[in-house]
Amino acid sequence: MRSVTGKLALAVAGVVAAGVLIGFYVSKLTTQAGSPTYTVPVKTGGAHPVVDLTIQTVAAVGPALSPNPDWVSFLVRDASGKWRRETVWRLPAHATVHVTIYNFDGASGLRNPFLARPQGVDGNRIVVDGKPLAVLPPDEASHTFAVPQLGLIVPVAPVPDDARNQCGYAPCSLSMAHRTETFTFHTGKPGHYRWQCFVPCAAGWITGFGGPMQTIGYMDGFLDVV
Ligand SMILES: [Cu+2]
Repeated sequence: MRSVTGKLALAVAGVVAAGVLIGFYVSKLTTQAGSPTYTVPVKTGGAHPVVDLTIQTVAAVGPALSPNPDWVSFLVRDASGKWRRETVWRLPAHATVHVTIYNFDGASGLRNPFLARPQGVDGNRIVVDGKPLAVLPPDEASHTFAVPQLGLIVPVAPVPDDARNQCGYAPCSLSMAHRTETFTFHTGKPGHYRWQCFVPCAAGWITGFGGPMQTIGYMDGFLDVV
């Protein structure tokens, strides 16, 4: 019969091994490995640089951009106008970031209505199709762009279910049904900040939070502020 100390040592070793394996699993899902880094070009340099960040959100990323064509995704537009499935964005520190989101997806709705109020952006307002908005009805949220460490949360307005000319597979052209949302935020000091969607938008996955919702390169990414 083993001693109590022996059993205890075995239990501790088991817990440590399980922890290490869970750590590997989480880091595989959440590290930059899922996406190359896109360096957002600086428009105006100096101590307070200004950049434009243009992204689109789509219901299905399509076979041209992913081995998982039906996954919901963010895309970023590069300087040549090409849409890339890259969700790690390098931004200068202490920069003003003017964001434009073209959303081609419908409503999924937020489980936490608190996240329907824009925060951490200039004026705590977003502009949707030209109209300033201080809160979006929570069940209308299509996605969110949220950077918890910066206190930033922005809900994304949906394309109505009955809209004509809806986009099937990304990249979606601006001639198709979409909402245009703009806001401005500031990067602050250098750091590695996680961003993610909080809307359970991953259709077909348990509670809408699996697959693309927990894989870097789709509904999650990082801001590399340098
Ligand atoms: Cu989403």
